[in-house]
Amino acid sequence: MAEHESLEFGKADFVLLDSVSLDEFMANLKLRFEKGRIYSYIGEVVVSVNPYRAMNIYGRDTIEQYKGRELYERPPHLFAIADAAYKAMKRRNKDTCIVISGESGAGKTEASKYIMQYIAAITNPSQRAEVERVKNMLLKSNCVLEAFGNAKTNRNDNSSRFGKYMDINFDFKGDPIGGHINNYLLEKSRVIFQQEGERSFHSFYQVSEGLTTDIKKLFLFCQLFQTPDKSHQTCVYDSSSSINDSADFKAVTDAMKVIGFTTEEIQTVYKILATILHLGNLKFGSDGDVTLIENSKLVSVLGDLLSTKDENVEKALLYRTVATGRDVIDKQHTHQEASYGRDALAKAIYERLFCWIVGRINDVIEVKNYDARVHGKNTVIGVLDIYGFEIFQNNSFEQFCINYCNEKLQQLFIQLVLKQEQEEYQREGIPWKHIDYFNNQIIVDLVEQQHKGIFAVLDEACMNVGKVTDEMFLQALNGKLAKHAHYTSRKLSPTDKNLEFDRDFRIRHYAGDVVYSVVGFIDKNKDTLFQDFKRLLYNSSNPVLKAMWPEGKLSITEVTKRPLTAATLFKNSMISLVENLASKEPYYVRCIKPNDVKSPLLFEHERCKHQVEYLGLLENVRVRRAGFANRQTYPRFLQRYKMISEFTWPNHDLPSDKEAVERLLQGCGFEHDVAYGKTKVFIRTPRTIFSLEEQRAEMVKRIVLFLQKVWRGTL
Ligand code: AD9
Ligand code: MG
Repeated sequence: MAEHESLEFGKADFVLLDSVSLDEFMANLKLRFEKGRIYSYIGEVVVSVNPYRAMNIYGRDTIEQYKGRELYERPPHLFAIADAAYKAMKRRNKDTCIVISGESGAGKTEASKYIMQYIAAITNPSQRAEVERVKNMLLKSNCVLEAFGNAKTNRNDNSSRFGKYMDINFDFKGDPIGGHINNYLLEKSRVIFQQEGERSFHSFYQVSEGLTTDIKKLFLFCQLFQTPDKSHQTCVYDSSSSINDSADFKAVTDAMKVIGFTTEEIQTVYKILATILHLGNLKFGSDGDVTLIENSKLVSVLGDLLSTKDENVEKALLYRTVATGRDVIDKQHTHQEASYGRDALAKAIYERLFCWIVGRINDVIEVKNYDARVHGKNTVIGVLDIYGFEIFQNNSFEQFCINYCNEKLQQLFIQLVLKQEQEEYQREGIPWKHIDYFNNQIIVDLVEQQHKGIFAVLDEACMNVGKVTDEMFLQALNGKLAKHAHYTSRKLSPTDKNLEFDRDFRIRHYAGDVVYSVVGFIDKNKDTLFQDFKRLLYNSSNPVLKAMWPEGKLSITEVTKRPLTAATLFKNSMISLVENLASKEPYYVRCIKPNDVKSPLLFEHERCKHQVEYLGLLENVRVRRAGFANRQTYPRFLQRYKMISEFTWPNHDLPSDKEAVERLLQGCGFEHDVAYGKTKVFIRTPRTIFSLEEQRAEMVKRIVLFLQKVWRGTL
């Protein structure tokens, strides 16, 4: 078990702690962090502490040290888990996945990139051009997605504001031949509003810093970002940022070109970003009952950028077409409706742009010309890097979705690592003392349960005809959930100091209490974009823009179906994500954030302890320690190792496979390290498996030599 690692660095695997207590766990974690050992194991789970400094542990030489080695041969590292997932996929033809979790700023995205780099580095030894091309695309896609989907928040300068699950497909040789990205709910409200100290998506600052003045002029970016302009609504200017936007701009543009975005497409991207910035400056006024655009010059700027007639832009901003019976009329917006429409448009075109970028990347990386009949099964490693649990000063619908997503992933961890494992011991008749853990299913249900869950109550409120307010939704929640142990609100707990406002409700999440403000839930869930905007964008003479808005083709009388709400879409996508992950063999990386000030030196005890507790790491150690590292059905075990024992090679004559396995393991002297279940053999320490593997490799070599001699007739 990483035995070569000196004890001065603490225990490399928490399973080896002298006794399992929170204090011992914390002392070991701290010692390792202080000694620069940011990775540790709990069995096959990697625990990672964000070092907040560049570490010299990701280079070519380190990659070589991990390549093809067993997990326990080298000090703990992400590369080891990536190698394990890769080997499992290759050896057993099994789809695997690496689930990276932890709160915002804990290091998930960085980890996912190192894992991908490792996989790219160890594959394609024969340097096939097509495989190299695919690998390059997969790596370059990260940089583009981060530019458009990440932003500086108060928790993290490069915070993922979308969820990402990437499948990497491999051919029978184990080389990457393609991939697919699923993206989850982008926090699009960021394009119209950022909390104090935060920024909008990186893309806006990158074009502003990276484009030359001439090009900016061409794309009508002028006067927008030239000076810090406080009156500007859309993007807070951020000159003090630690981020190098102009260098990033160059890298992103290069990456887009490598991926195959055409000049026309890249220019359309600039135009869309400029459109959003201009929309942020658009102001409405009124003249009596009539709503007006105050800075009407912007209308023609928008017309140019969207390649459409100015009057169409103006009309879409001020009117909406409604069908009343057989008549179709133009109804003027109130001032408030017009502002709502403008913001909805800015958010929608950014979100659509983002999804379109993901779609374009998928077009390029998807597996092509692969015939499974010829090449064998195409297997997959999935890498999940999703937004971490977050608590802000103001938490809204977006944080609610993000935190629900983290509940779902925690539930999956519990299911796979804590629950199923223990259930299997029971099922197999292995003596076992149950280890208790907090099961967060109750919170998952609180959010997603049919009829009673928060999403269902929200959807119901949104379905009501007539004006439904956020406050009415909160009332409905209070009515349905008054007795729920994980829900409360100001109305239900009037003396609670943390619930400052009438609009607040609080969820007791597995990772801590979060107070949400109900303001905006209804609008964000309905996510209405007036049809007129969709038609406007579809009718653009810019083919790239037009292609992003196919539904604009429908006329007002053809649009009948009520679109699914944001909550339902998100819930469905989370359920299918979890199903997908559960169908693969999972590997876990649990990331811990050592402090809130991005310091490489500070290990804030309480902060870390809290994470260790809610991630269930101690329970993980307990289950792992009392449990078994490996299990296999008797026939499978024999199939792999029967050549190492005279009793089983080439076939055994014992009454059952179980007895044959017992005989084999006794012969090797491993009987103290195993337990025999009804259908499976359980092996306690990885060292035993490792030794079996070595003996097997030796025997296979001998058998091959023997056969070669037979064939050559030299025997
Ligand atoms: V969020 O949920 O997307 O807000 P992440 O993804 O968990 O969050 P991220 O990977 O972005 O966090 O890490 C935050 C910052 O910590 C990075 O920008 C780096 O500055 C720093 N970091 C994280 N991991 C490492 C590492 N292995 N080496 C050096 C690191 N720095
Ligand atoms: Mg991230």
